Amino acid sequence: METKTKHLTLGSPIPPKTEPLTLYSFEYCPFAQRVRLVLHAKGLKYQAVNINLKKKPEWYSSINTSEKVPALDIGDKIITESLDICNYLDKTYPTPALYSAEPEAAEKEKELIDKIGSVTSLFAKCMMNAKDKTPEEWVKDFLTTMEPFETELKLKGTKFFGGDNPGMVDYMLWPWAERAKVLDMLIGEKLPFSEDCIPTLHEWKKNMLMNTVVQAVYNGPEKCFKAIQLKYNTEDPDFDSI
Ligand SMILES: N[C@@H](CCC(=O)N[C@@H](CS)C(=O)NCC(=O)O)C(=O)O
Repeated sequence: METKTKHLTLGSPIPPKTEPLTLYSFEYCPFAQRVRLVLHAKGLKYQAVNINLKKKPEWYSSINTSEKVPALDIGDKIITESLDICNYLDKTYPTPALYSAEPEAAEKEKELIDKIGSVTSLFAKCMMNAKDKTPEEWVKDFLTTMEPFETELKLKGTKFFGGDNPGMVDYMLWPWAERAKVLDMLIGEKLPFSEDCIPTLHEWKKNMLMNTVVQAVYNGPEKCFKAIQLKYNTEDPDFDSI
C-alpha cells in the first residue's frame, strides 16, 4: 500500500510522482502517522515522500508554506493539517466509514477529537520542558486530559471508540499512545501512573496494538525516542539510520 522515499534533504530533487496520492511525511511524525493510519484503513495506495525536518529540501515550502508535514497531494490540490486530510479521505473514500452513521454519535466523536489537542500539547510541553514539573505533577495533568477518553470508552463499552473496529477517534489519538513511553525515556524514569488509573484506555492500547492497520505503520517508542534525539542533538541527522 505504501511506498516510501528516504528522508529528502537540502539539495534533494523533488521525486517524480508514482501514485495518484502523494503524502509528504516524516517517518516519526505523529501527525503524519494519523494520515498513514487512515490511508491504510481505507486500503489506499500512496507514495510517502519523507522530509528531513532538520534540513528540508528547498522545494518543500512550495508544497506547504508552513513547511510542516503532513501534506497530501491529491493531484489537483494539496491538503494540509492532519485532521483535514483525514476527514477529506473519509469523505472521498467512504469505506470503511470512520465516523458513526448516526449524526449525534458522529458529532460526539468530533467533539472528542477536538479534545485530543490538550493531550498533544501537554505531550509536547512535557517533551520539551520535562524538568518544569515533577513526574507526579505530569501524571496528574495527563490524567486530566485523558479523562474524557477514559469516560467515553467505558460508557460505550466497546473495544474501540469506533466500536468493533478502530474509527477516526482511535486513529487520531493512537500516535500519542504509541509514543507514551518516550516521555519516560526523556525524563529518565517511569512516569508514576498507577496500574488501575485508566483501565479502559489501558485495554484499548492492547487492542490497538493487535490491529493490522496500527501494525502497518508502527515504529514504537524506542525508534521515536531516537528520532527526537537525532533531531534536537545532531547537526546533520540521518533519520534513515534509525
Ligand atoms: N497541526 C499540524 C501539526 C503538524 C506538525 O506539527 N508537524 C511537525 C512534525 S511532527 C512539523 O512538520 N514540524 C515542522 C518542523 O519540524 O520544522 C497537523 O495536524 O498536521
